[in-house]
Amino acid sequence: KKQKSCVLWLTGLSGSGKSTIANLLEKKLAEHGKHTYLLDGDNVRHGLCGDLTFSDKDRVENIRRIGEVSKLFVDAGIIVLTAFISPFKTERDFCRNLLADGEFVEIFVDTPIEECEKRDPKGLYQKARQGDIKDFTGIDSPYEAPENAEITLAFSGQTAEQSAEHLFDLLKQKGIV
Ligand code: GGZ
Repeated sequence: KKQKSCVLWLTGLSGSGKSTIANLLEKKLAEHGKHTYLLDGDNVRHGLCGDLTFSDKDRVENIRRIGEVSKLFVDAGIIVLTAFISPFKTERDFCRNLLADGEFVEIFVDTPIEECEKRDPKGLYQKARQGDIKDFTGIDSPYEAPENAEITLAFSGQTAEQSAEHLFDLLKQKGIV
């Protein structure tokens, strides 16, 4: 049976765990025979979007391109996972509207900024606090939390592995994968 293709769109702050969870989820999907592709900063911000900064205008363009590329992958029958902050509601809805009903699954990785800042794996929050990085999401650039995400992963101390497992179960329950 042909697999249902869709976009699993993870949104959340820097350090919220989006990429880690998406990578773990992708492994589980592969184990279940699903054909997937993961888009994240590592393969997009250096190439397709290598000309873009973190200004509001460039973030809008970043998300627009990722939405359009995701649509192409969905046309090719693939389950796309995306892991970008995608801070603006308007652009997330733009991406949703590129796709058919049910094909865009918004997943809010709802890790509070205090936890993200505590993790600070790349030291970016510290730099942002010191003013060495400008327009940092959650510090001096906005994050508009989703109001109607299909799935919200509330943080209460879980490991990324536990979150990915939970997410996989929810996606199965809802008949999305
Ligand atoms: C937010 C920034 C910034 C600024 C560099 N603001 O934790 P990371 O490092 O690995 O993930 C963040 C990533 C965000 O890129 P996105 O393409 O996801 O952003 S958006 O959807 O808003 O276009 C962070 C790093 O890039 N980074 N500068 N100023 N994150």
